[in-house]
Amino acid sequence: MTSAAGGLFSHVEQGPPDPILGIAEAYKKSTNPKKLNLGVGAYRTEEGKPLVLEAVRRAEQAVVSNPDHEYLPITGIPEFNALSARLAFGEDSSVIRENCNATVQALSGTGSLRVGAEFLARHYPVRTVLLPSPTWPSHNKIFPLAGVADVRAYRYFKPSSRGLDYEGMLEDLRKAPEGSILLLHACAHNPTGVDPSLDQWRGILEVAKEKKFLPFFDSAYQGFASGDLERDATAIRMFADEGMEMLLAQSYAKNMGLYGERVGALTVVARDAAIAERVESQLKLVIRPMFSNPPRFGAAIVVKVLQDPELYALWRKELKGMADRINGMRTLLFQELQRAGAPGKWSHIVEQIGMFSFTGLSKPQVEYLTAKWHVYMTLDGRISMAGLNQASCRYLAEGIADAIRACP
Ligand code: PLA
Repeated sequence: MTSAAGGLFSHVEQGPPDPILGIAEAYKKSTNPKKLNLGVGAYRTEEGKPLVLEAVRRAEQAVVSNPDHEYLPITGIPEFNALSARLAFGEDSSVIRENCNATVQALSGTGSLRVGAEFLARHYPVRTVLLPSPTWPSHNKIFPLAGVADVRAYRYFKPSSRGLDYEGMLEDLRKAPEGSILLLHACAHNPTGVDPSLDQWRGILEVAKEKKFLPFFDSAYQGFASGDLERDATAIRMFADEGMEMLLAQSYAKNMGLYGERVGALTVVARDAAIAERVESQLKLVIRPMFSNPPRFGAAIVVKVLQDPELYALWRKELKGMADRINGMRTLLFQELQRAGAPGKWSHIVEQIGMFSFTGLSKPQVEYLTAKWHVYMTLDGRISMAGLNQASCRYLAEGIADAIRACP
């Protein structure tokens, strides 16, 4: 088990780099002045700088001027939880009115997914989770590590149309075990940028009801997809209005730009308030030995922004501004690809939604782009649209045209 010469950990092998955050590390190491980081989904301004939203800056000042470093309760700031649930389900949702939700603060989207998955492993009899293919890579790890061992993929993206494989999706869902946990991206599907239409969501809901699935919504981009918080919550609200029990993981990383503050919420929607209360007591038993209680700073900022009508209005405006800039980059990249004569059809760039474009570039083409053009992006061909600006759109388009010709 141990090697005398090397010590107790000499058998430990080098782990692989993370498929997304590993790209950021590689980008940092590059010394080329032309390098372009389109890996991780983090918003950048036209000048390529991280953005602290003005609404967040003002809320932060208010938080800082009234310091409080006490422990939070295990479930976090109560107002934060109430406001988060309202943001997702809407003011007059029956879930909210009838207190059917157990909402707890957790460590951003990832931590919320993890707490939810562990709760399910303890209290939900079906250990099968259905994930879209492709999906955000961490989904494949979070569920089995939490004890939901049977991970299955359902068809989602159709490479030939670069759109939703709706028929394939429904066929796979109909074949899946009854009662499975059904993971759905609430909006701005990562990595494909392809969301179901309203009618398609209705079809998915019908199958979910037929098969008694437990939907688990991952909402990491509310407001970021369309620029409209309500619109981006359409699927969640449609399912909730049908009286579906479900889970929801919310992240404020992107929509408030609070990436590193790790602010998020997990909601379990139960049949009634009494059950929700018991569920909350069990969520505490998951959280307490995991991280005891969540951090307060970022959540206190979110409370201020959501509670203060002026800050809330400002936030909505700034959110729309970020979504608009991303959409502007879609149009521009599309035009530049045509100008550069990049082989192929590129309309999917403008049709996809959210933070990312799923370009359709192959792994060798991505590797070529990184080696020759210093463009850092994930190997599946995903680019973060927010990492682009006027000048880099042209550079990227020329790089893509070159990569496709070099590696057909
Ligand atoms: N769910 C989805 C669908 C995501 O895309 C991300 C983040 C998360 C959850 C988790 O975010 P959080 O824990 O920071 O709230 N995806 C990023 C970053 C933006 C990452 O991979 O960590 C991405 O580049 O895909």
